[in-house]
Amino acid sequence: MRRLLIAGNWKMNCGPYDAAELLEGLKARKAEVDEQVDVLVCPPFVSIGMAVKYLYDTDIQVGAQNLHFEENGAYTGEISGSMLAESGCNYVIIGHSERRQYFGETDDSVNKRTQKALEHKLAPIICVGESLKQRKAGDHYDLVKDQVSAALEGISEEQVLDVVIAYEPIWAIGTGETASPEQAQEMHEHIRKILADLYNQEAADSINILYGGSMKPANAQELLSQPDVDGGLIGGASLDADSFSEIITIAE
Ligand code: 3PY
Repeated sequence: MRRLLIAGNWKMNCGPYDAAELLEGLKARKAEVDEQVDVLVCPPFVSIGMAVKYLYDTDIQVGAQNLHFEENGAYTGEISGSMLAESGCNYVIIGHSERRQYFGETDDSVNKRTQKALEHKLAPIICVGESLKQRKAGDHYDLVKDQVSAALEGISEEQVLDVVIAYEPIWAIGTGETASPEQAQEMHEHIRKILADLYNQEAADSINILYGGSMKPANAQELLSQPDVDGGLIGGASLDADSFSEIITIAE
């Protein structure tokens, strides 16, 4: 039985002071809701310490938005998996379309980061999804299949149980557009089938597949009620304690 995961991707928002304010609000509201759902926040690197400190007495977990695939060394500006684990992270987002688009992330680097995350007991949230052009061309199913397969290359049957996949159609990121519940369900079902083919049905049934791409209180209910949608990776709405809490309440 999969537990829903509601994860906030803060992107490049909220330094430590703003993070403290947001977390304060989130903590207050979170205390009022019953615990049926896993909740995660992924602040920028500099606010991870603040989040861990603020949330130590809650069951809200903390994750990062990226990691480097090397252990340490001369990689100016990069952060390793061991540093994230040491800082109190349990999850890390990998291969978000913004990283693929602006920072040259490829299926190969996504795979390397996934391996490194698992090595450090960080659950990787692997982002996949097509552009509008690819959808219009009818290539979206094949593209997502290629992305999932490449990301999981070399990942064992045991390791894959800690993986989370986030389907984030690029055309629904930062555009206000959202996939319809039917479009989301179709793709999530497709991803589960890919996982079953790569591993086995039992593994596929236990892996969380999140929907990401403008999930907000107004559309969360419809999306989360789809059988293969196991939670959300939430951008803008995770920056507002009320909206994020509302999504958590909807998920419960
Ligand atoms: C969005 O909702 O815009 C996201 O990109 C979540 O990761």
